[in-house]
This record gives sequence, C-alpha cells and structure tokens, in this order.
Amino acid sequence: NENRLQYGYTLWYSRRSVGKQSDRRYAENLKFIGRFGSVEQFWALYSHLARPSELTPSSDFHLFKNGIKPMWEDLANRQGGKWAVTLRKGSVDRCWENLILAMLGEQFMVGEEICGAVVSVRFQEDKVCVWNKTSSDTATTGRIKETLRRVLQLPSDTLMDYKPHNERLKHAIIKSQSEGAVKL
Ligand code: M7G
Repeated sequence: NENRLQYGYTLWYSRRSVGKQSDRRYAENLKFIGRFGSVEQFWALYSHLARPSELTPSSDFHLFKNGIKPMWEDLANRQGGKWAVTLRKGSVDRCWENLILAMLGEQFMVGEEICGAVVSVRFQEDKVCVWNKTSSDTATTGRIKETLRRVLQLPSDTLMDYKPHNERLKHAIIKSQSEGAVKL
C-alpha cells in the first residue's frame, strides 16, 4: 500500500567539466542516480542524497518524468522552455525541496505540461528551474510562474525569467553538425 505518484521520475546529477563546456559533452556529464514511482520511494532516495548546498559549484540535480531526458534535444522538450528562479545563497535547499514536492504533488495544475525541475549550484548564486513542454502556451507558463511564487515563497524582488529552449537548441544542432555528430 504505497502512495503512488501520478508520474514516475528519474533523478540525474551533472557537474560541468573543467574547461569549455561543449553542447555535445553535456549528455556525457549526466549521471543517473535513481528512479521512483511512489512517495515512499522518493523519500528513500532523497534522504540519502546530498543537499544542493553541499554540492560543489557547477553541479546540478535534474528531476524529470520517466522517459524525458533533462536535455533540450529530448522530444518532450524541443518545443518547450523553462522558468529560472535566481536564489540568494542560503535558500537553495528549502526552495529545491518545496519545488520538487510541489511537482510530485501535482501542484502546478497544467496537465501534462511539466517535464521536470533542475537545481543549479553556482559560485555567486543558485538557481531552480521548471521545464515545460510548450513554450508558446502562455496560460501554462503563467500558471507555472504563479505556482512557483506561491510554493517557494519568494521575496518580491526575486528574478524570474522564462526562456524557450529553441534558440539554444538550434545553436546546439548546428554546432554538433559542424562537429560531425548529427545524431542527438
Ligand atoms: P546551463 O546549465 O543551462 O546554464 O547550461 P548556466 O551554466 O548558465 O546555468 C550551460 C551549458 O551546458 C550550455 O551552454 C550548454 O553548453 C550545456 N547545456 C545545458 N543544457 C541544459 C543543455 C542541453 O539540454 N543540451 C545540450 N546539448 N547542452 C546543454
């Protein structure tokens, strides 16, 4: 009698390699951590995991629905985009936990639109992102923004920025073609 989640999720970790990060390298840096389909399985995994604030800068956790890779190139993300919330140092652990609990608990109320969430630990500040399927769907992106504001309890001066993936994706495809790798 486990509490099944509406969707199953996969957790990934990445750390940007030293030197210049190429788009092609990105996939190689993604490390599979685990998968879960119930609340109990989630806590079993999460409670053994480092908090984001304990990670070295340039590290990310990516929590995506099963079957969706945390990459622009994935079919589910190609037409999509992400909300990025910039966080002051010190609030990332609480924000990440609130964000993923909201996602697992279907708090966003945008049907199938949510693809996943990312937390990025950087030197100066941290960042959490929510990726959705359809960047042109302003009703959806608007609702995600409002939900983020509510569940993260952000100060009013918090920076929130929505970006479609397509510009960066086109760039990545052109670059990898010129590097001789057309397969994404
Ligand atoms: P980021 O982590 O989104 O930006 O991407 P940030 O460091 O400013 O927070 C950093 C770099 O990682 C990008 O410039 C790309 O080279 C690479 N990268 C990031 N993502 C999410 C992707 C992706 O989905 N696909 C590919 N090919 N490269 C990516």
